[in-house]
Amino acid sequence: MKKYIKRKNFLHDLKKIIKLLSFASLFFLFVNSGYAQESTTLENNNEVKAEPVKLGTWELKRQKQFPHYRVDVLERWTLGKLRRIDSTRVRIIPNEGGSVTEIESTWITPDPKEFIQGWTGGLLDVNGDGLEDLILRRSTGGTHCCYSYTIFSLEKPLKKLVHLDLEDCGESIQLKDLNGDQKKEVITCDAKFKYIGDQPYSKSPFPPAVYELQGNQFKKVDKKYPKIFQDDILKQRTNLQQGYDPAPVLQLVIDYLILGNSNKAWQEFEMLYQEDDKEEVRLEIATKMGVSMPNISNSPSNTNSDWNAPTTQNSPGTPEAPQDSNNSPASPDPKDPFLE
Ligand SMILES: [Ca+2]
Ligand SMILES: [Ca+2]
Repeated sequence: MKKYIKRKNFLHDLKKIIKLLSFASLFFLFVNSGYAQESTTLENNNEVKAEPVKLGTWELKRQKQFPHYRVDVLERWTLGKLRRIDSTRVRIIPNEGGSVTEIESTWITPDPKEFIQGWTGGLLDVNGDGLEDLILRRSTGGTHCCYSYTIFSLEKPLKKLVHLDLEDCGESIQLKDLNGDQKKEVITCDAKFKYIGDQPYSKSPFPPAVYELQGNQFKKVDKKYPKIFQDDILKQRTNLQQGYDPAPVLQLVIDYLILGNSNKAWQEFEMLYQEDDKEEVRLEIATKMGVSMPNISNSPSNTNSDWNAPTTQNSPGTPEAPQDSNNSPASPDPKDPFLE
């Protein structure tokens, strides 16, 4: 009897093991078939399937035919933490043969729609000679920095017209003939005040900047176009009506300095700027703009002259230090159109 029971238990256990094995094999088949299916899906997806062959090799991405040249844009991809563009190469190839001009950078964009604000097409002619030009916007990548522009005249032979570094301000530009000489001016912003004082990027001023084509250089000519800065002051005042923010305050201060109205600039700074880094920012603006620091009338160091007020002796007969006329509070400029 004992033997019979033992045998029955053994059979029962065996059945259990077989059942478990069947489940395990079914599960294995299910997982395996899922994996196979996923592999098929991945292989059918062009983007993923192409990845192993794309990495590290140049691939033609864009092409445009001009009267004398064909312009090819090639990209090379790499795989770091993420799959990304490693480098872009532009090739300017003469239609009738001859030397090919190559430009390489992390990112290069030749399409004016992507970087000229309001571009609606037509002949792209920066230097106003009636011949088509090619503008390449180059970018090093990164969160904010750095953009530059290289411009070629697509004449025969190919001529490099100009290169302009715009740092953070080059993501897009305006291209307008502001003075009617047929040459286009570049209107963008000035990135030299970013992170001013203790301010983060988002609270930094980016005042306008105007560049004029002079020979083979773009020269910064802000003072020649005051209207741009007057308009920007109005814009910053409108921004301030929405609430206080250091960026519009600093930007209108810088605009006034560019317009040559330093009294008004520093007056606005004293009145509007509310941050703890006031002294530091004042000095930094003055240094970067190449202008003199404002005279603060309440500052004790400015009210007495070393010559007339010796610190060792304050006899009643010592004449009082004359007030430096430059130390008086900034007086409003009657010519300023923005005085209220
Ligand atoms: Ca041209
Ligand atoms: Ca012009």
